[in-house]
Amino acid sequence: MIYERVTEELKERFREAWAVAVLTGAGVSAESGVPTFRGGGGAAVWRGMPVEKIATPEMWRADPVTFWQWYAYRREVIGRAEPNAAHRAIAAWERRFERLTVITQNVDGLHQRAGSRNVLELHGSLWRVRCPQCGVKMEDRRVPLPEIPPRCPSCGGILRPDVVLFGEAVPEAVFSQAVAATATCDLFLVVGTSAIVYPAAALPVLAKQNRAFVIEVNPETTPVTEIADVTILGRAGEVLPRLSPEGNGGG
Ligand code: BV8
Ligand code: ZN
Repeated sequence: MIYERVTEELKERFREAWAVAVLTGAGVSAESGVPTFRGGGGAAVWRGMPVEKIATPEMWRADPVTFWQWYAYRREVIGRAEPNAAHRAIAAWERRFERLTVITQNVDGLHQRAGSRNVLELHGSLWRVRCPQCGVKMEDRRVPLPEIPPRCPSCGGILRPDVVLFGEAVPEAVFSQAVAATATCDLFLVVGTSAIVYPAAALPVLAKQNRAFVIEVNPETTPVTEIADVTILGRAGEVLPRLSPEGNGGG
């Protein structure tokens, strides 16, 4: 069912839930000024290249400069961004439910900055790098980067962001935790994702199969709309605080 606003019935569902999982995508950070990949009818492109071409291990190997220019650009945008009312509402829910798991496809770290502690980063983090040559992995918050591509301080190899690129597997440990949280929750929220990138896109279906009540929050319909119990058409920063008026962000 498609709703234009948060109803009393939805607030009641929310009050009664005890184990909640929230799957988020780029749309949850849109109101922080972080551009989404897709949505608004647009394809995911940067400088005319599809994101599915840039964010690949093949691109990192063949053209590390272009590859890193895209990541340097995103580090600049995200480095300036602040968590918004949606991130804050989700962080406040951790105190409210027996169990709350944030499963995010985002690599921006904004959920954690808003105070969420139980966050599964399915696609890794923009703020970690690793060196495929010597295996070193480290936090790296430098903006701007001193050189493009950035090099490993230990061996001089070309670094890569510690994110899951297209064609790479989501780390088994993280994904199995996401599957467990999804299969055992009674309320599953899908917020700000076009729900087309796998394996994340399989989680709402799994939640439904395990009888969770599935609520989608997105200004547009997506493939999840077909299986969701309710889709609330709206922006995350406006809708999420209304589900729990006593949480941060007001009613
Ligand atoms: C794998 C990290 C196998 C790096 C990312 C054909 C069919 C099925 C699958 C495939 C296929 N062809 C290829 C595949 C596989 C591929 C895939 O799913 N492709 C899709 C495009 C079809 N998947 C993979 O490659 C995955 N790996 O399959 O491995 C394997 C197995 C074993 C061993 C080896 C290999 C890996 C996928 C991970 C890719 N990495 N990023 C980085 O970010 O730099 S994905 C990238 O897309 C981002 O991380 C992003 O989070 C993710 C998903 O996008 P969304 O978050 O949903 O964002 P999007 O822009 O699309 O949508 C925004 C939404 O927000 C819109 O709906 C919009 O309406 C809404 N919105 C806007 N404003 C608001 C809002 N909502 C609320 N409030 C607002 N204000
Ligand atoms: Zn190295």
